[in-house]
Amino acid sequence: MKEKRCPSLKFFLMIVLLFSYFICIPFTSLFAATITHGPRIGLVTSSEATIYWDTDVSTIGKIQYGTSSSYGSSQDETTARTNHRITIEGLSPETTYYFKAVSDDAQSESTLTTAPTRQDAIFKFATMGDNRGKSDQNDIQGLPVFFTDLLSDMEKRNPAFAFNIGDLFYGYTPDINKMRQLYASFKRATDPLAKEIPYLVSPGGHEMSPYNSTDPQPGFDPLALWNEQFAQPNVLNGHEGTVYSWDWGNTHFSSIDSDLYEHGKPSEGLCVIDDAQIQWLENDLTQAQKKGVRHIFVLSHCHAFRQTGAQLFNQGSVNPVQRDKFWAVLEKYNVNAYITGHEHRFIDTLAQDGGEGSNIDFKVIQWLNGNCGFDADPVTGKHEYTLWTVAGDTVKAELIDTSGTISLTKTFLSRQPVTIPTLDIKANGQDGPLTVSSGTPISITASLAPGNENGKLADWWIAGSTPWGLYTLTSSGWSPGINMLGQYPLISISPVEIFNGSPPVGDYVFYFAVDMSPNGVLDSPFYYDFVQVHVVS
Ligand SMILES: [Ca+2]
Ligand SMILES: [Ca+2]
Ligand SMILES: [Fe+2]
Repeated sequence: MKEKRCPSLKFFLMIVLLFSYFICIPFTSLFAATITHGPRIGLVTSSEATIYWDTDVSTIGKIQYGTSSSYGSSQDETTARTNHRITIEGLSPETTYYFKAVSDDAQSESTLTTAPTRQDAIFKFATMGDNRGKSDQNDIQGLPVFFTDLLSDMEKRNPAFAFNIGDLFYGYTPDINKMRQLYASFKRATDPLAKEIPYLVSPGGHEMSPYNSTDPQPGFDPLALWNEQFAQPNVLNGHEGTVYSWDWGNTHFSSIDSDLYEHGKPSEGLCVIDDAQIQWLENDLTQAQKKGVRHIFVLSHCHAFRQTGAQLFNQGSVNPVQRDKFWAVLEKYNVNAYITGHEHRFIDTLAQDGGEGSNIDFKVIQWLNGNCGFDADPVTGKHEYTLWTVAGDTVKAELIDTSGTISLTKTFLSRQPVTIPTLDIKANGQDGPLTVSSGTPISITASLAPGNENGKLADWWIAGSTPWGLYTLTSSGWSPGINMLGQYPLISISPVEIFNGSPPVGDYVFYFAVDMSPNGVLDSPFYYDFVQVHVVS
């Protein structure tokens, strides 16, 4: 009996081994992750970048990144999840980084370029909104072809980033699973562009209203779902992932949340900007102006001003009290434009015309461009998005239709006071070139107006180019070579004499410079002035 039992045990083990061999392979591949969306590029600044992607099963995600395709750096998530998000830090401005999103065996790579800090950086950005279709059923199958046409045009024109002001799909439903399908549909349409450039989004009522108009009922938390779907900054409680700001070159952008749903009072949550946001915006724009930005754009879904008696359909009501408080902040900080939508049309004159119920001609332009998907503009019959080009103190806005034709161009000029430091160096009270005969006394003076850089620590340099080489001024006087005068905060200085004498015949140039990186090395960003002096016999 014993001898008979041993083979049967071996046989049993063999069967188990064989069985596990056959089932283990499909079992493993069943649990290998697939990337379902992304990687998508979220907010990018001059030093940080957020990358996010979705997988079908829970994994610990990783981003490998670096300035070459061999990466060199990597960052891991701490817990396994299906909606991955990693912010990489310590990046250099205006630099292209290669990155690869990794979830188990699944990986996908792309590049991103960080924001410039230079005031003279020329760049483009794209804005769009109201790309949704006419029903859930349609939008789950695929978003309107007009929208995908606009996206492919955008991709060809190389904007640095893109911003969608919301109503991404029909939505408006208490069914969270249907909402997830709709977000998936939106991501399918925008994944290719979002893999190339930062693609930022702001919510409209269709994403934020988990009820239907005839039967309001409790739904899920739409803001929580928003933050499950997109990885955007959380800087204001109650407005996570919707209210934040960033800078690109000389321009400041603030994202505002006009469509926060509050269950029980849905009509008060749509097209309303609450006090907390207005307070945040005022503080944000104060900081932006202190940094000396040249342009400010504020973006959100719901228009502030609409055309009285010209409604396309029942819009619900803009809260005029909050609108006036909000608009007062935009006017106070000389915002270039409020980029918005909600109405399915293009119109940029409503605030200037006094808008709904207002007699004041405002200076801030309301750039309403909500004809990116379902509805064409009722006047032109076009679906359009906006491509913006920032170059110094000028911003060009181009409205572009589905055939790639530019249907309208408008130029915005900086409305910010000049706030950069102004340095002035003079020879005998003149900006030069100054020509004097040998033996004439020469007095060189320097002065400084710090602008918005007031109080900022800088390296100070005073130099003179002479027939015998370069001399610089230090606390112990003039000496050959490049030596720093010292490190001081920028303050207002009225003309101070830095040289007085009668130099020999020859050509001289005197320089006065401050560089804003206080490190003892002459580097950028710097501000300077010079004056030429020719001493002739
Ligand atoms: Ca001068
Ligand atoms: Ca320096
Ligand atoms: Fe809307």
